[in-house]
Amino acid sequence: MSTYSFQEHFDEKLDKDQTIEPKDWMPENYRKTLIRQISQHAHSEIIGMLPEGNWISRAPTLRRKAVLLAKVQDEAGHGLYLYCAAETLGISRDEMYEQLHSGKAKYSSIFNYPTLTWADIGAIGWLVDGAAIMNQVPLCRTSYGPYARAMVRVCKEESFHQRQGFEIMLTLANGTDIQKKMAQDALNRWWWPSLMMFGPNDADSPHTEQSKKWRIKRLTNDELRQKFIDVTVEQAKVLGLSIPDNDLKWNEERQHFDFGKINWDEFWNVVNGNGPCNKQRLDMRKNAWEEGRWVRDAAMAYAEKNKVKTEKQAA
Ligand code: FAQ
Repeated sequence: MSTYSFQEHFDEKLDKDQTIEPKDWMPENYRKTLIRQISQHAHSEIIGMLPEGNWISRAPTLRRKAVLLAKVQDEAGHGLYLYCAAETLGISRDEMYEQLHSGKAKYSSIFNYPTLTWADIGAIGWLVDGAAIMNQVPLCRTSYGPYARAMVRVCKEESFHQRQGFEIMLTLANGTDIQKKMAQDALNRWWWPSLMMFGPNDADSPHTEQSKKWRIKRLTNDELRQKFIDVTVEQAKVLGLSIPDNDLKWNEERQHFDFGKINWDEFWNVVNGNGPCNKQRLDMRKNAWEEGRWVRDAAMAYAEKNKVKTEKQAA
């Protein structure tokens, strides 16, 4: 008599690199890990609209304004796909928002830094979207189907975002001395926080080992960070800008760049709510939620009225 269990079926699907779908059996902690990661990813996209949104009204040309508007709208779309993917795991949108607004759920540390000049918009596209793509391309093969499928479209859009950021940097780097200085200053301020986006070193990452076994994560935080550094250093050379790291050096033996020490105290300080813009970002989200209450109430009242009307017609 076969004792083939749900767990074995789940493990077999992972071994065969098949996706787990919403109605499949899954271990409770697999479900919880996915809700945590996908909802935090969604929150990051939504909060991530704020630093760039700050420059929509001050973009230097109409073309730059139109492109930035489209990019920020894309981030909203990414947040919405991701909230939908998380909902398939049995959590409601309201619960996720509540977790964000109460500070229980995290969002990416990077969005707690200020955008001081137009060059920051270039640096965000180049570095932040660049880091996001590095992390998200492997997530197109993550084991949970709805998350993997959402990532395919998100990555296509992020690639465009990265290119527009690089193009802003290229224009500034080839501009006047002041423009070049602005580009270098933005790189100096965004470089280290971008490296922190990949999360703590593998040895200090409580979730990586299990998430890799479940094929939620395909690569570790350190592997992705190294890949990002290796490609981005070459891009900085094209821009003629210098990476603010005196220890950055090609290592012939490893066939990778060695790099300096990341300030993990700064990272945890930002993650724990004490970064330069944490309060401002969360306050803006909470205000938007409150100010949108009348729209939600009106939509619900309208839906209820229509439901009653349809029921009467059907009777
Ligand atoms: N910030 O054990 P690990 C974007 C937390 S999207 C804040 O390594 P895990 C697009 C982590 O949650 C950017 N917290 O955890 C865009 C955990 O705490 P918890 C977002 C962080 O999950 C561009 C604890 O530290 N991308 O940028 C950070 O295995 C431009 C221990 O860490 C994603 O979310 C951090 N940087 O690995 C939008 C990608 N790093 O939850 C607008 C999907 C770690 O136990 C403009 N997520 N923590 O309380 C992932 O790949 C993973 O969740 C990691 C973290 C790699 C972020």
